[in-house]
Amino acid sequence: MKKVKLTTKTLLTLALLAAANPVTRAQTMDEMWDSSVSGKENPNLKWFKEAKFGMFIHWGLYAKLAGEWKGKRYYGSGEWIMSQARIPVAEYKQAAQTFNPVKFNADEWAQLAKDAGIKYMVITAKHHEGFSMFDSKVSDFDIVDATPYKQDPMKALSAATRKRGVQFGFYYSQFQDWYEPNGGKNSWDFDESKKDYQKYYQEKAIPQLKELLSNYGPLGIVWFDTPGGMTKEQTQGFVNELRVLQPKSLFSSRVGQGLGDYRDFGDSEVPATPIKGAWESIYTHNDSWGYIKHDMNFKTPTEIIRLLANVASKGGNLMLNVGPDGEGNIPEYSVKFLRETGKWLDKNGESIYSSTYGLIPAQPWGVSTSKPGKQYLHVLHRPVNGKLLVPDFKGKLSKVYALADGKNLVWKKTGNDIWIDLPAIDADAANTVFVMEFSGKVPDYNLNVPVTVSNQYPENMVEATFAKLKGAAKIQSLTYSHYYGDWKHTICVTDLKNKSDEADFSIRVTEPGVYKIALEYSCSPESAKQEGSLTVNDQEFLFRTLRTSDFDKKAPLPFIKHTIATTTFTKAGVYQIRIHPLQDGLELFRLKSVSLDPVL
Ligand code: JFZ
Repeated sequence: MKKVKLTTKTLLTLALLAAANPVTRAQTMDEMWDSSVSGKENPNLKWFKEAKFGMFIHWGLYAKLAGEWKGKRYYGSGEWIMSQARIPVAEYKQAAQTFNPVKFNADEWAQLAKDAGIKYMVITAKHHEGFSMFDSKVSDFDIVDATPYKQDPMKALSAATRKRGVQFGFYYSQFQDWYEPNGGKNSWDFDESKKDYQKYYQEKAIPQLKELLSNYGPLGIVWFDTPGGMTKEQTQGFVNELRVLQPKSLFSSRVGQGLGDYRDFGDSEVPATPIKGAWESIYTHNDSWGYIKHDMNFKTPTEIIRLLANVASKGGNLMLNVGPDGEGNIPEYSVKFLRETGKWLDKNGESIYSSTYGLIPAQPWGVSTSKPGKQYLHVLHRPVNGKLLVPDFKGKLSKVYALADGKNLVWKKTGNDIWIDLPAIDADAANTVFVMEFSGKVPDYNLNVPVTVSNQYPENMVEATFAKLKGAAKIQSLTYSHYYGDWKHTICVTDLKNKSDEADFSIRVTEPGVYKIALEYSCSPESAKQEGSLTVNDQEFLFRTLRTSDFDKKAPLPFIKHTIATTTFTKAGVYQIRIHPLQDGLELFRLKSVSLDPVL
């Protein structure tokens, strides 16, 4: 999919600019899914906004192939193997003859979700390969008719999941169907220009979706993906036709054309700043969505717990994918690591479920989430002296305590700063949560609070998102994959092309000290060896860019951490960092962050 070049940041800026003229301004993308703007809160979204943690399951014929075709191994997203290896339909369908997931156990899967603290499950009923993992009367290319298994796993799974109080939903690839002559995107068997997408929609997608919405009880979600072949009007008609079957079921934004009930970000993408409304970030546990034998790169329990807290701190849900194998087993490490995550949630779930974004931006110690009257501090890195700063807090604070044992902590308020005396905490803990209880109205999150820089942490990263831009400079989310279809996203300042293009950052240094300054960037060969300037603390530091590589969306985007200067802040306070090229013409680099790492 093409990535929309507008970022959260530019949209926010647009929204602010346009707010001066509220009558005529157009709705921004962020606002489209924000009911506080339209005033029409969709009551069906209530459970979704409270849920915070979902389980995605990619399971299909590709799981049986496990990333291998005719003795050759494929890397990247396993559910794309038919496309990657250009497998003809006639050959691909033969894989069904040996697909026999006898180890599949609906209760085990549902219980794993429950134990992991998961509140909703979405499983692929049909992915792009066109194979139906449910009993379909519309097509014979389904698990009941085409495999020796002959049973409908979705019947048992929907029941087992719902029985445990976990919402159940289906992923359905509504446009891409590589099995069908008129389905989207199989160009190796069929001529794309001769396809009649409407015929495919009428004869397969819509009838199958009607089966799914009729035969499996109440669905929490219908998760559409990679839309195509329909105008906005046609998409609206498609939604309306399905909606009547289950008016309460939520449709994901990937139904296309700005329709859908809540918003999905790109794969493996967390927005950099809080977003209102109902939305979801999706990640897969290892590198692939569908099972691949040789993909053993599983996120650790700590990584999952921190990812969940990070997504929640921006106001969204995390839906984490697992890829069961062709026998019906969920990978061993997915089971283990999800159960560990569940243990953390057992104790700390209050800080995640039903929460929304934190009232302060990310700090060197971690992130925050909030509920009316409460702000949760997710401490990932403890300050060396144990004094935790919560800046820009305008509520009337009554008490601060550790979530785990409820013990009250000593704190003091100076201006809008809250300083909390932390107890000794386990340095290896994934995330230690503290609670601030307050009364009174607290203003919404403020994007303009200077980024905290402190010598109490080994590293202080000022991310591109927080740049104020001048000239032609932009903030963009760069999208690229490592293997194939495993999309990554990095937010960068781009288009620093002329002396007048600038990225400025506001930082707050909380104690005097000596710091090393480093720039983390990616730099194409033609941009290398250009001079740039960084001004901070009344000093100008010059540097010359180092080459990394060209931007290629089908390759990793390497970043270099280029240490460029040493400086001494003699006073605590707010400082401005200004970065710009020293020549006109070429982009200086794609800047990911500025680091200030304490020395003394
Ligand atoms: C899609 C699928 O093609 C993929 O196989 C997987 O199911 C994933 C969850 O979704 O891939 C996408 C869709 C949208 C974006 C990226 C990958 N996007 O908007 O950035």
